[in-house]
Amino acid sequence: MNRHYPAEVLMEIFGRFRTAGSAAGVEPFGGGHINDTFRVRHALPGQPDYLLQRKNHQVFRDVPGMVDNIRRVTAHIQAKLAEQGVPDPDRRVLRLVPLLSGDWFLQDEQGNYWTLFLYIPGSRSYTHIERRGLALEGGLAFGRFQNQLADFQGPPLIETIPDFHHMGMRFDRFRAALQADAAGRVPQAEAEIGAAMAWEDRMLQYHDFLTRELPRRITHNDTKIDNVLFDSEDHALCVIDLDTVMPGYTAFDFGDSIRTAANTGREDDPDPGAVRLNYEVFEAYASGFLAETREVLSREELDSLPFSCLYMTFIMGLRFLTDYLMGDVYYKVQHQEHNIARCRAQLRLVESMEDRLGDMEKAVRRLSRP
Ligand code: GN1
Ligand code: MG
Repeated sequence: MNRHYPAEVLMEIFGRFRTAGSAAGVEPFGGGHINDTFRVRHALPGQPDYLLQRKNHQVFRDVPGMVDNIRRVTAHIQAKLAEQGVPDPDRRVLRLVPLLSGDWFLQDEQGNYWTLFLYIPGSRSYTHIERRGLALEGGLAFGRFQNQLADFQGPPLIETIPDFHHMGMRFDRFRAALQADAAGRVPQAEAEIGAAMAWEDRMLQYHDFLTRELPRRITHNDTKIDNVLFDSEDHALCVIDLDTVMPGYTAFDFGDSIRTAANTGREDDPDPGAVRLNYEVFEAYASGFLAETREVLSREELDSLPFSCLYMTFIMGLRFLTDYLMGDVYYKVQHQEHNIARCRAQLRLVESMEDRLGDMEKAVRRLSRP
């Protein structure tokens, strides 16, 4: 749930940005777990809608640095699209809207940070996918993003959340939460705690391998499939939610999409029995992703992709479990058991992926040949 802001407050904030025309109304938008997002509707036909977002500055400790990342990355892609003469560029990459002052974000009197983006009309997103065609398009979208940023130049992007996908750090936080047992929930979570610990060595080894052997690139780092926008014919337009774009490993981006797209159940499925790897969706997504990236990635990077699905699913399970033990301080929850349900569903999905790991490896090998 978005934090409640009276419409007048939101409209007043909106009024400080450099926009076309006037707004008719504002409403909560989307299903993010971290920021608060609102859609501002235009008053007259022909004018654009906008997405107004309050950035969570407890989570993103350097919002100015984060917005600067987003501005540079979107400008890089815009320049590339212009060079290639791609039609409708404002549907192919997010466009950040400046303030009247020329700045790219607003800090209000309470210290909250706000940004504004153009809303892409006629676009939609999916929290989970059953059709191969959609999965293929999703893979193309995140693969293209990776490809477009492969030649990004200039000073390094800031790490908007340091060590975001660092398994060792996530296990440290998990252990601290276990020790503190601030919410008195450890007894209810024993099965999940044991299951998480059983994966620890393998997960740490994989992370070590990434950091030792593979190059860091610019990655999206939050490649949930609902961060792809599709047009009315279900062709992918672009990727959104650029808050965590920063240096990372391609494997992170691949794995997190599979975690969300190729799940037969939901991220927070109350019935873990409904959760399984949808192998057809995996394969279709991989074929799109690899069509865009196989020329850019090294053999070692390509080989790192199958296990990344287990890694990213596991790390989310561990984070949900940690938040449950801490008393739901990070993710927005709809009920008391929400984080543990999310954890259970993620751990179930990791097991199901393990059953198909050999097939996933074969598929990636096959699909990464030109
Ligand atoms: C958070 O808010 P949202 O949905 O964009 C989280 C991701 C998790 C995701 C789980 C900054 O993303 O890492 O994968 O929830 N983002 C942050 O659904 O922690
Ligand atoms: Mg996000």
